[in-house]
Amino acid sequence: MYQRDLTDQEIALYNADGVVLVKDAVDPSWIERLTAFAEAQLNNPSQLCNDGNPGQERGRMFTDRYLWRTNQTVYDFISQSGCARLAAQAMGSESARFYFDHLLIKKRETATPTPWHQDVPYWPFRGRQIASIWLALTPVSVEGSGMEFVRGSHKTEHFYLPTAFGASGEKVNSWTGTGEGVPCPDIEADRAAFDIISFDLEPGDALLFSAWTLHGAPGNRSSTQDRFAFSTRWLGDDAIWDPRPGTDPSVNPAEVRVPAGQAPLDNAIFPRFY
Ligand SMILES: O=C(O)CCC(=O)C(=O)O
Repeated sequence: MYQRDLTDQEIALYNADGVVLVKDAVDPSWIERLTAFAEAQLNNPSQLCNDGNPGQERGRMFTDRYLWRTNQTVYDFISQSGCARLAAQAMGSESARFYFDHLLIKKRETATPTPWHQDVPYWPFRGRQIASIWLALTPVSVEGSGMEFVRGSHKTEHFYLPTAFGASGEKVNSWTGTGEGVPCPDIEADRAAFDIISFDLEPGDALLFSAWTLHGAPGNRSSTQDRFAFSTRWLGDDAIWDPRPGTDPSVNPAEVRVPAGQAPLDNAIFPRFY
């Protein structure tokens, strides 16, 4: 099965911009398998889902996560697709440990934006080598809720205070309890003041970005194209366990079994795939 490496130029872009477009990131067969999984999940979500408009074909933002422990397709993908190696290469890390999977769907005509944010304040880890691979399962453009990034924003030392995600004021399963950080700049109020970049993706293309990079996405304005993406989250060599109050409630600290400040153990909670 096809797997690829990052080129030196892609690694340089990741380091400079905090995000890089990886064309044909995985074997095309994954797109078919993950799309079937995503459709099934829409009809039978897990307890960790956020669903803005259940059952609707339009105006529905849907997210679900942590499916790798129960879903064979997701497990096969994270262990066999080569994403672990891509993440390690971008992060400049000897290893890539898996954190969690995240299905992110905005059906056509979904007004709900993804607010501008940085990922690391939501997560019970700290370190510079933490990254996501956001894989497009459908064609994606900014008009169809493609992601936008503030170029170079990963170089900050700031934590930006988390804001709640979700449709129509729905705050179920949001992770906003941490008090650490400074307010996120109001990027929408003055977009010209920020170096905002975005990308068009075909199914199988991915955005590989640092957990420190400011990013968001507008609603899906397309009347014909749903937006399906599947994101996997990766921890590199310097990532340490840092369970701050209010971060990811789906991790059970008792299961992690290391003191704060240490790297996770090599066990089935956050397994190494590279
Ligand atoms: O898909 C989206 O709209 C947002 C995704 C995101 O913020 C992420 O993967 O960190």
